[in-house]
Amino acid sequence: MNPETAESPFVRACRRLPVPHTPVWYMRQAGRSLPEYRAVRADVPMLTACATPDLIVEITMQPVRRYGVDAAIFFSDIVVPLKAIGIDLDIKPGVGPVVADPIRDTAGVDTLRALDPGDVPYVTEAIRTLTKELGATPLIGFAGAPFTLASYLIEGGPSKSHDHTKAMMYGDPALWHALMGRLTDITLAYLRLQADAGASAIQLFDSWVGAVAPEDYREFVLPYTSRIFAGLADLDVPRIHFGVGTGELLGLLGEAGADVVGVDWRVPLDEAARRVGPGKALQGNLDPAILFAPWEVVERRARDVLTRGEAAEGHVFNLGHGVPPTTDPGQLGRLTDLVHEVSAR
Ligand code: 1CP
Repeated sequence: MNPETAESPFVRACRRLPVPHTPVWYMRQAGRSLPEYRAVRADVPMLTACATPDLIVEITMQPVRRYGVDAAIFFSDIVVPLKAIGIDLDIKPGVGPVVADPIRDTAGVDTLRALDPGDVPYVTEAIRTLTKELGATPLIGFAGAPFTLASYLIEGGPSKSHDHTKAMMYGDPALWHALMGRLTDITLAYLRLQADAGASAIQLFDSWVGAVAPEDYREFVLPYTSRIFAGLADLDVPRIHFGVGTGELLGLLGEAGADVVGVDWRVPLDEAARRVGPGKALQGNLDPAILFAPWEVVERRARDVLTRGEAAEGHVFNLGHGVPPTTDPGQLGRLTDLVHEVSAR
């Protein structure tokens, strides 16, 4: 990591070091809420955009230019490495990832081969260009965590209840562990190649793992997320671990080995700090829906997040989940400025 990036407020906050102001970025900060994103994506399918370095670079830079956020997040999707190893899937507009042949048996698991950096040359190329363009601003690389990837692969698409996923987890633990093992290898390889290419932090998105009870997390998920964070420990990049609806799992998400635990909007940050325990920074956690309220409400709630965030050893301001597509970009611009002003030390 270049020395300026290592001294950036974002990287310092992840490392629980003093910062000149609380750093802020937003999950899904690039995307449909930005007119400049809709313009470049107009005739380009999502997965084509994710495999085109020029488009990845442009879309990743858009929110950095517009908002002056403290970090960029690589424009991609969690299913990109699965597509790259030959899984037949697409991202359908208005739906999300859809898998042609859901994985429900050993033959399906065997289709998940190892990921080689040569499978995703466009990722390496885009990261190299981005780290030059971004200068001191950190670039966050990311991957989907094994549970969340497994859910898409087993269900065949987005799911609210994850019934088939849990049926395999409880009903055929041997198959579950085989699937999770393969996904762990792929995810670890994918995160390492992003860090090797120049990403200055990585975030593991276990978006849907909040569906699992703590004891089941410990048995069916923790061995894999732990292996991923341990496998990145030799790299000099902060590691962030995030999921939605994970109030009961916050301690376990930290135990898996991340430096920073992402918190959704359901648990206030001071309480989250107690649940996560010492030695971790927190990221979050304004309810994304607050962005639809009048500015006065956004301001009051954002100040409250900053105050409660002082209970954590390090705080990266974010939303509790992704920016909703219909968000007014003006609200995010004002929010970014407010976070910087209010937290200036
Ligand atoms: O045509 C389009 O514009 C597709 C919409 C879209 C976009 C812009 C999808 C489909 N993915 C993305 C980009 C994306 N995906 C980013 C961009 C970087 C940024 O933050 O600026 C990131 C980080 C992701 C990661 C992702 N994809 C997650 C984890 C983050 C989260 O939101 O929890 C998940 C769960 C997905 C799956 C996915 N991809 C797309 C959709 C609509 C979904 C969710 C579907 C569902 O509800 O299950």
